[in-house]
Amino acid sequence: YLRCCCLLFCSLLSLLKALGQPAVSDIIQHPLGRHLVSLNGNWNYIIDPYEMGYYDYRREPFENSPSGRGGFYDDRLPKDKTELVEYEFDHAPTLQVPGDWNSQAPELALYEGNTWYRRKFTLNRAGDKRYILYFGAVNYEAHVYLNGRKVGMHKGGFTPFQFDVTDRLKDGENTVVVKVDNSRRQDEIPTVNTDWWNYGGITRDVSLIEVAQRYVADYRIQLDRNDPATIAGYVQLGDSAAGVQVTVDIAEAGIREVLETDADGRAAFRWKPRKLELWQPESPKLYDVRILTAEDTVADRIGFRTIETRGHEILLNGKPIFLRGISMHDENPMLPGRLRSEGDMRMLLQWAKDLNCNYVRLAHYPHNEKMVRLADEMGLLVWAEIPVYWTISWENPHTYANAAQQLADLIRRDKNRASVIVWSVGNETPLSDARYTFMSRLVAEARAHDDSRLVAAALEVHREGKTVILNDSLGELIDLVSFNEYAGWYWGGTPDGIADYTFDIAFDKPVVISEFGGGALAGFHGDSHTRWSEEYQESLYINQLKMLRAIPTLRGMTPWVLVDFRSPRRQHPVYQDFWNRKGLYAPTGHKKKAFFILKSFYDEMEAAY
Ligand code: GCB
Repeated sequence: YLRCCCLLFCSLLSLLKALGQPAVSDIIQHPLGRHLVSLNGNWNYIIDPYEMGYYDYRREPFENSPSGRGGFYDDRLPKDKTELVEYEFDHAPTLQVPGDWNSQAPELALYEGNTWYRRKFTLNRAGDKRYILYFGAVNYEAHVYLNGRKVGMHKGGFTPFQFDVTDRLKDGENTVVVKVDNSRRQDEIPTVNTDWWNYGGITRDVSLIEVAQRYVADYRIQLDRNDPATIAGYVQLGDSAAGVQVTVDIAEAGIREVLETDADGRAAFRWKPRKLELWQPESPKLYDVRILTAEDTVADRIGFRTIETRGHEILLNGKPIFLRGISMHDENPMLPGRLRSEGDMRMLLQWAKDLNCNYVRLAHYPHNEKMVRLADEMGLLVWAEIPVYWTISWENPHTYANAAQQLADLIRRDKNRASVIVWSVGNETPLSDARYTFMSRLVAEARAHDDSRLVAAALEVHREGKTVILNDSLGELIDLVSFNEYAGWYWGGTPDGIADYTFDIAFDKPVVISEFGGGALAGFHGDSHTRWSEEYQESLYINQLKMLRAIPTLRGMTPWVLVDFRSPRRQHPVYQDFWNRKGLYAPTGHKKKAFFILKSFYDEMEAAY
């Protein structure tokens, strides 16, 4: 009887605790366009591989104890000279946020595990406002505490999340503590095995966003897929108030519409502007858009364009286009580490433009929202992707739910970006029934969230003799024929022998090769048969392009990769040293020989289209 009572008491306690926690709410549209207190800067950190700040010595989470106290989130100082406290943030070193931890302290370069971050900030609350604590991205699992109490947790290293902390803030000094764990796990997205560096930490901006009680939470303002002369969409309030007036103002397009919210707090609209200059890479026109309610205003810059496929063509604003692309990671090779500043991001996108690209594949996970906004501004089309990469746990429903959530968050975040034309649901996933079910559900979800863009995945090919075959039945469901093929590097012998491979593609759709490439150590020279030489990579590009030109339905490509990137899988001490060397640029920004081969092909395609 006692045991039962005790159990009942404990479960009641955890229920109450759960109820007291603000839930993760749907992420706010355009967080950086709001009134905010930036929590970027130096955060004190404690490396805690044994998670002693989370579990007691019996490995019970402190959170589950009756007081909920005892963890590092207490941010405790001894109350007098007798008290034992075995940690302290005040004298702990600091990490720069945004920024991964690996690039900021030698002992963290290869670290995978648990770390605590703490930052204090002062605030004078405005009584009539709401406050949202917003994280651009934390890799991978984040537990967030405000003033010693948990506000929630989030999994997924590349998508934003937020908590409404209005009731948790104090006037004056407040403390945020974040437990960050970047341990790789089989059932997560991504899984344990990837070909990129597992940068840990609070890698993107942290902000405390101040909004009106009744605020504009979300909006979608885009051309209608079925009626491209019409701008269609909705504005969604943070609550479900009906009859609230919402004004959408696109002055330059002659639009100022006053709408009223319905019972869900949503106002839907459709307009036919008299004249609209469409967004395209050569002239990336963005309109100033303002959304106003009596209490709130959001200003954004939005471009309008259409994207569709017809037969073998990709039509941008109704005209055939060739996607002159390159794949890239979210990494500044000069740090090396995750991109931190707008300058870092501009540098990479400018490198792509110098290659005469009109398109980038932001592989293999959602990149920074600022990166996508820069692509809007600089005129680069974007393939955006979620980290469903290689062999993940296809049968685990939690793994699926996680992938679907990351996809939903990516689409919610970037749905107003004209640059984004493709949602990719994964990369090089091995054929099986369970994988097909998983991937086809993701395709359907992408379309349900957004019917105005293309849906794709980077598929795999196999070979019979000199024929490269693509017949993955997922190809039926997606809009592009995209696959990775490594002729001249992983198979097919030396590059000069690959030009006579031909392709047998089961789908009658535009072919946009998602990857090909090979490694070269910049400055290392040899003949075109010498692995790792710039000449080998140059020959690979020459012969790849010969081979790929023969595909009559070829409408684009994103070779692998813009610049060398860090990867724990790349072990050769002389040529790799933990770098994947398939970049067309060296980490210094030096252009390898192959760069010029691809550039001249793109110059030719630019003239042809
Ligand atoms: C691939 C992967 C990419 C790797 C690349 C390589 O197919 O999609 O993430 O880095 O090959 O270099 O092997």
